[in-house]
Amino acid sequence: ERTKGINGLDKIIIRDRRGRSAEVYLYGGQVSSWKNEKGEELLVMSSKAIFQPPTPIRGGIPVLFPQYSNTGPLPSHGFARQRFWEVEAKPPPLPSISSAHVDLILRSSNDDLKIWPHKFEYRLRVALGHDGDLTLTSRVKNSDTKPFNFTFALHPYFAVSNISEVHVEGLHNLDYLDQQKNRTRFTDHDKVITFNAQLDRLYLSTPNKLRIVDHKKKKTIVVHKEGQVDAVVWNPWDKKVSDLGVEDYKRFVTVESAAVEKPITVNPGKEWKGILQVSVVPSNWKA
Ligand code: TA6
Repeated sequence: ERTKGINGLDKIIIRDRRGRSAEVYLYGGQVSSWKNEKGEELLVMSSKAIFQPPTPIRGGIPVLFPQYSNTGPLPSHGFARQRFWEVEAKPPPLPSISSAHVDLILRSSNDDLKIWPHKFEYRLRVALGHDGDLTLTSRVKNSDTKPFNFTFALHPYFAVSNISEVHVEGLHNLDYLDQQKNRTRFTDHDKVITFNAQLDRLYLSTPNKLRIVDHKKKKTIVVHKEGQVDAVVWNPWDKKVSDLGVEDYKRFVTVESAAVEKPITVNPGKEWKGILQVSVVPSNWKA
């Protein structure tokens, strides 16, 4: 279903038969909402989000492409989150196991080619799975004549009861680059990550499955990623972020699927595929 979102920006709503739903803005190709069958919102939108292009939307799941953060010459986090994507009615087939989905496409524009001279087609499928999961499948095709490299992340603002009540599992003994310390490399010896101050880490070569355990809600957000070996964990805490309400940091954590340390190379005519699949399960399940 295509409708108008905030400030008249186009958005697509998908729903499954059990009443779960997701919403995606064409601006940014950005998921802005994901609700379970009880209508509970599982993502966070900033209370001060600015739905005014070219400002990126603060919340949901921004697509960071073709550059993660300030790791290269492009504007921070690339430009895909500031472009208008289109719905693609008949994308090249994907093995579909979803109950409802929408396919979006972003093609390099002439302006994009001035700052990143590589013709590409980025296809994004946003799908509700039969188990209540939300799956984002990214396909980046090189439609140019030379190979290109990119770095990338999907940056979900996951809803939590309170940031002080959660921990993140799956990153024990891994190396990370501390993004608050010029990406100095450290090894994380803590069994789980807890939050009591700003934290901004790029974990390298992580397992495919990470978990955010919410002790208060007794729910676990399972983050499963494919094709992207890194992961970012971020909470700004009291750091000033202009389009974030002062209390908003308490309500979310980002655990991002990312490919940063080793950029992804795509040869002419070829396509790279990455998957981010997220689900929320009772904490006493072993998903
Ligand atoms: O992925 C974490 C991060 O790169 C942080 O360093 C923080 O700045 C965040 O993303 C948000 O970036 P943004 O450009 O949306 O303000």
